[in-house]
Amino acid sequence: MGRLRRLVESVVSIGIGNVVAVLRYTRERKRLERRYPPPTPFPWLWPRPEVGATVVGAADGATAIARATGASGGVAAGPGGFRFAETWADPGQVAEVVATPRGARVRFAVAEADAGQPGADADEPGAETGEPAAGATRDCGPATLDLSFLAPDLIEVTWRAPLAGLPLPERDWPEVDVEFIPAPPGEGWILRTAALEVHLAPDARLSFFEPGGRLLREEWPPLFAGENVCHRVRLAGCERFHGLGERASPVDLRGGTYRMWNRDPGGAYGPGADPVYLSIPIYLSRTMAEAGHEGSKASEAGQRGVDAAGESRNPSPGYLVFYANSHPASFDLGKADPSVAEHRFAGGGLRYYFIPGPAAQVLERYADLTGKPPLPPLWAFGYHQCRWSYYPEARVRKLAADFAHHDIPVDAIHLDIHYMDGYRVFTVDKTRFPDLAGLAKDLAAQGIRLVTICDPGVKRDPGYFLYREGLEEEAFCTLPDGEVVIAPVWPGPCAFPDFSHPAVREWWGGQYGRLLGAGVAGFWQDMNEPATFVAAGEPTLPLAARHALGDHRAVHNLYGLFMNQAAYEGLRRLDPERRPFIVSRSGWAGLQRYAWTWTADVRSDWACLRQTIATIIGLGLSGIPFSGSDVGGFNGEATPELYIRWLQASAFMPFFRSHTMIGTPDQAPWSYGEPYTTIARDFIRLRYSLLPYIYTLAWEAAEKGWPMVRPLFWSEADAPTRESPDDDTFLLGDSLLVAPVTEEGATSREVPVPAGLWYDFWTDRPLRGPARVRLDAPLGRIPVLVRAGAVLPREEPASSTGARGTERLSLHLYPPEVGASGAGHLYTDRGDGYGPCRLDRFVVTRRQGEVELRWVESERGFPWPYRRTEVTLHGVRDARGSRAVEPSSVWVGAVEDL
Ligand code: MIG
Repeated sequence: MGRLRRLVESVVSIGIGNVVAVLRYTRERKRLERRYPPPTPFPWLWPRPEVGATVVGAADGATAIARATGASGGVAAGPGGFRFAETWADPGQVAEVVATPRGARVRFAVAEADAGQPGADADEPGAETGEPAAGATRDCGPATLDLSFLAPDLIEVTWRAPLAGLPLPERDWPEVDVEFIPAPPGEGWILRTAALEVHLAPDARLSFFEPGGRLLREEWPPLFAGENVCHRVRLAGCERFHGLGERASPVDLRGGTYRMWNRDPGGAYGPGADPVYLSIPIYLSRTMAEAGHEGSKASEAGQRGVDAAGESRNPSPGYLVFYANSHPASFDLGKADPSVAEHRFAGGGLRYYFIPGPAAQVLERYADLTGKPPLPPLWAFGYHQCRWSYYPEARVRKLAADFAHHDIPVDAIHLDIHYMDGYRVFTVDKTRFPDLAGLAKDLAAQGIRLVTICDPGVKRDPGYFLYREGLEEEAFCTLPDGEVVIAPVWPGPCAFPDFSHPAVREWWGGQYGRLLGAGVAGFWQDMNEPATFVAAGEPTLPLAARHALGDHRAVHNLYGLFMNQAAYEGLRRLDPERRPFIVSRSGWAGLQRYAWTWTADVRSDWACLRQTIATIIGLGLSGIPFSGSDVGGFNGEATPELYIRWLQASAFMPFFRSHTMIGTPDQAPWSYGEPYTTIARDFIRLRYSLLPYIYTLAWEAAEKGWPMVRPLFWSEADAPTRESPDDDTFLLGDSLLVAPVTEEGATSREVPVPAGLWYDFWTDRPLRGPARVRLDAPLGRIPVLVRAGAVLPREEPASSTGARGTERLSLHLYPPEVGASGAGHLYTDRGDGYGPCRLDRFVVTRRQGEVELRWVESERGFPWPYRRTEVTLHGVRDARGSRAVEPSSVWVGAVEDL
C-alpha cells in the first residue's frame, strides 16, 4: 500500500483533531525516551535505523558474543546487524554446589576481570581466532544459580531473580525425589529425577538429558551486561521450534528472529510481520528423525539424538522452555548462526522452566505452571458476526433479521467502537443506541448475544466519570515526575489504567457491570498492547511510564494480560452464575486463564488466510487454546471466493467470527449472493452440528491445557519424522484433520495423510497414511479427514446454541482397522454456569465382520440431554443403517467391508 494512501487512510480514520494530538505525542514520547533512558540500553531490540543510529561503537564483550555464537569474522554484529555498546560477562567458574530439597544451589567465584571467554571451548566455532574477551567485567555480581525441581519433569532454573510479582498462579508443588550426584572433580554435577537429568559443568554450562541418556538441550552460561541478559543454546541440525505466542511465521520458527514486545502493527499486517500483538516467551523444541534430514550436517545432527554411549540415533521427544521474563526480548532461533539460539532480555533477570517430553505432555505441565483455561460458555463456539462498526440500533436489528431471513445460525453480534459515546470506554452512544438493554433483550429472544469492544485508554475529559474516578483512585500510569501519562487513541488524549495494581483491577473489573446490566454477554478487549497512536517510533506508552509492578519496560508485555485479569475477575464477581467470555488482542503467558484471542488486523488476501492457520497453531502450542481470525480478513476487501475459503477454514477453529475494517464492504455470510450464501450456510450449519465434539474439545483444553487446533505432528510425538509441519493443515482434536484451501481458484488440494487409517469426511473413502493425496475441493468443500476409530458426536444444527436441538444425537462411528479399537468422549452440561456436567466415553472395537460400540459412562451428575441417540456407521457396509441406542448400552453390529 502506498505511503500516501496509508497516511490519508489513517488521518480519515483517527479524525483530523486527533492528528495534532498524535504529532504532539510522537514528539513528547521521543523527549521522554531521551529524558528517562532505560537503566541499560537495548538497541538490539528494534533493528531500525532511527534506534540503531544512537548506538556507539563495538565493545569487546560483543566480540565475545559474536565469537561464542560463531558469528562470522568475530565482529560485533548482532542478529539485527547492529553493534553492541554493552560489555557482556558470564558468571565464571563454579565455586560451590550445595544440594537443596528440590535440587541445588550453585555459587560462582567472584571472577577476575579478564577471566576466560564465555562459553568458548576448543571445538567452538570461532574460537580459533584466539582473541581474548578483553574488558569483560563481572558486573553481574557474585552470581548464584538455583536449580529447583517443581515436579520430576519440571525444573525451575534461576540465574538472576525475575521481576517480583510476575503474574503466575501460586501453587504448592508436591515434593520431588531429586538425586544429587557430584561428579569426579573437574567433571561437574548431576541432578536426576525419574524424568530428567540436568548436568552442570564446572564452567557453568547446563545440559538437559532424558534419564535414558539422550541429550535434549545444551546451554552456554548466560551473559550479563548491566540489566541485559543473553542466554544461548546449542541447536541440533534437525531441531524445530514452535510457539512464542502469536507469530506471523511458519509453524516452524527455526531460522528466524522474534521479538517479545506486544505491538499493534498499525491496522494491517501479513506474513513476516514481527512482533505483533501477543508474545509469549515459550517454545517447544522437537528433534526430527535423521532419516528425513539428508541435508543436515552429520556433526550437527549428531549433537542430538545420540545417547551417552553415542549409539542410538533416536530423535529426542523434545521439550518446552518458558522464560519467566516479561521484559522486551529478542529470540534468535538459529538465524545469525544456524547452530545457536540466542535469547536477549532487556532486564527482568533470568529464570526459566524446562519441561521434557512431547507436545501433549509438555503443554499439560505448562498449564500447571501458568494456569488452565476455564471452560467457556457453549455459545462462544457458535458463529459470531462483526464489522467496524454496526450501528445504529436499527442496523443491528436488521442484521439479526438477515440471519433469520437467510436461515443462517448465529450466536453473537459484536459492537465495535462506534457504540461508545465519543469512544469513552464503558459508555453507550445514546443517539445510536438509545436503548441498548432493549436491543440486547430482543436479540436474546432470537438467541443472539451482544459482545462489545472495550479499549483500555480512558479519555482525558474532566466531565467523564471514569476519568475522574481514575484520577481520584490514582489508577493511571504516571511518569517518574508523578504526572499522569497521556497518549492519544480513538477518543483523543487518554490516560491508561495501571492494571498491574490489584486495586485498579478491581475498580476496572467493576465497570463491566455497566454493560452487563444492559444485557451485554461478552467483551472484546482491543488496543491492550497497549496501543497508542504515533507518527513514528513505538506505538505505545513511553518506557519510563510507571506501573505498580515496575516501569513500562517491565510491564508492557503484561498489560493486556492484567487487563483481562481485571475483566475476568470482575465478571466472576458481577455475575457468578455465568462463565465470562472475553476475547483479547494482547496478552502474555497465562492469558488462557482469562481470555481468548484472535489474529486481528490481517489483510484480506490469500497469503494472510494461509498465515492465520499457522499463527493459530502456534498460539495453541503457546498454551492459548481458543483463538481464530477475522473471516474474510480485516484490512481490505475479500473476494467472494476468499471469504468462502476463509469461512470454511474458520468453521473448524475455536473462534469463528466474520469481521472487517471500517470503510470496506460488509463481510457477512450472504454478502456475496449465490452460490456463496448457500455454501456459507452449509459450513456454519456443519459447525453447529459438530458442537458436541467441539465443546468436548473445549472441556479437554480446560482439563489439560491442550489446544483444540493442533499441528499434524501432535500425534506423531513418539517418532517425529515430518520435516516441517504443514502450515495450512491442522487437526481439530484427535479425530478430524482439516485441509483448508488457501489458493485462489483451486478445486482440489494435496492433503498430508498422517500414519494410519483415515476416512474422507465427505465420501467415507478410506485413506491410508503416511501419504499425500490430492482430494477434491470445489468451492463448496474443503478436504476433511476422520481418523479411524473416532466416534464423532453430532447434533442437529439449530439457529443458535440457545435453540440447540436435544432431539437427536448421532454418534458417527469410523471403524478402526480389524483387530484395533478407538475411543471418544462426549462432555455435556447446561452450556453455561457452574452446574453439573457429564462425561460419556465410547469405545469402538472392530473384529472380523463386526463393529462393537461400548458406551462407558464415567460421570453422571447431568442427565443425558438427548431424547434420541443413534449410531451411524461409516466406511463399511452395514445392512441395518443408523439405529437408536441407549446410554450405557453395548451395541454390536455386523458389517461388511466396503
Ligand atoms: O485501531 O476498533 O484489531 O478488530 O475493528 C484499530 C476498531 C482498532 C483494531 C482491531 C479491529 C477493530 C479496530 N481496532
